[in-house]
Amino acid sequence: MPVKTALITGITGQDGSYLAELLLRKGYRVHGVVRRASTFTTQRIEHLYRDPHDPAARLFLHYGDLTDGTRMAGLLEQVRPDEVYHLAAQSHVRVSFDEPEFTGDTTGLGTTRLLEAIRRTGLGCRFYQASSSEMFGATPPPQHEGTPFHPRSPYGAAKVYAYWVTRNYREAYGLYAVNGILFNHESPRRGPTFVTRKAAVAAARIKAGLQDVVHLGNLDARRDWGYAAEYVEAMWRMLQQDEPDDYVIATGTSYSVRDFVEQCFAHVGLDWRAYVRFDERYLRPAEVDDLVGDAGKAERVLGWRATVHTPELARLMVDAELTALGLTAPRGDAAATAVAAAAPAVPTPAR
Ligand code: NDP
Ligand code: GDR
Repeated sequence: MPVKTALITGITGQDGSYLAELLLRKGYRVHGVVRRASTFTTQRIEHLYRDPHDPAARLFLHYGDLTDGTRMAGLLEQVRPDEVYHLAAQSHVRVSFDEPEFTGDTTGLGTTRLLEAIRRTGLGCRFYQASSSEMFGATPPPQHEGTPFHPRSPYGAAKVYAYWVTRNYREAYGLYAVNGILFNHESPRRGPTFVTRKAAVAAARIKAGLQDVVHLGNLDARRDWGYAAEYVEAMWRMLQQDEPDDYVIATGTSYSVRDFVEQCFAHVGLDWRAYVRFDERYLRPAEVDDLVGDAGKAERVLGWRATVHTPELARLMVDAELTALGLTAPRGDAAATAVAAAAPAVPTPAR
């Protein structure tokens, strides 16, 4: 089998790091797009990186930004990938209300820039678009591939645009372009301002006596939370089919934010009610109340099914935080421990 080459945008993010691991395990050469920052942003993939002078190196990083279409086209020509996994985005829903124009530019138009670069370079590579359950927004559950979209945020609206432009390039130009409509998926590598990671960090730090309380917003929202490490396998499978198509990826169960918080605190023997404070800064101008995915099509066609459900996910996330604090023995996810160790101890802006 010839060695395949993949290009991952968003390789420094939660999903990018798990996907890079998966593709390297499968023997791919992996190229990742990293945006320039004044500090290093590669903690999640540090353990995968080898000096590019090493003949055995198979992971290569390139500077690039979704707002720069010329750079995207140049990178595609240079790397000539077989598969493009487009994961990069301004991915925070609450932040998208503060930065709606930027979110539209990166999360929405960024997809068009990449698709147009693929079309113009005529590479014939396969394309994965990181679509989201946020596109369903206010449409009641269960949500599947045929459920109408009703986004509730600039982020959700940008993802709907990106979803349709991906389908349009498939229909108009015959590109192998797919939408993975993924419901929430979490891990110890989740960004610290998303609610699951925030709850897991707080439970561990409060248990360790390092923090007194945690401030949260809406506890009533319900989500279908799965484990990111197994969701990236579904992304890969979507690009290995004979025909391109769109798939929902989810666990099929839902829990409230309150449930998740309770599970994290119970895992360290604490009653969450003593430590959680309400802060309206974490509310959104419009909320997504209830998401439950029906991933039946993915199971039938891709043979993919979630095995880690929300209660186990909460426990494994808290365990990773305890490990990072030196309170339990390491379990082997070095990247997660590095990310957890770098979790901010000071409050971040309202998110
Ligand atoms: P993260 O926020 O962890 O990662 C986002 C990635 O995008 C980071 O690597 C980030 O770089 C990069 N990025 C952001 N803006 C730009 C830009 N302008 N140019 C280049 N790169 C940029 O997200 P996740 O890993 O959780 O999610 C991956 C994708 O899947 C996203 O598109 C997200 O919207 C989507 N999604 C996520 C779900 C989830 O539950 N996790 C569910 C459904 C969809 P940097 O490290 O420099 O910030
Ligand atoms: P979400 O994830 O908006 O579903 O988007 P997030 O963890 O941010 O919010 C989930 C729910 O928790 C409520 N909430 C809080 N949220 C945050 N971030 N911080 C808080 O303090 C807090 N308190 C309560 C929120 O109101 C919301 O109802 C994630 C992202 O990964 C998207 O990129 C992705 O597309 C969707 O999941 C599927």
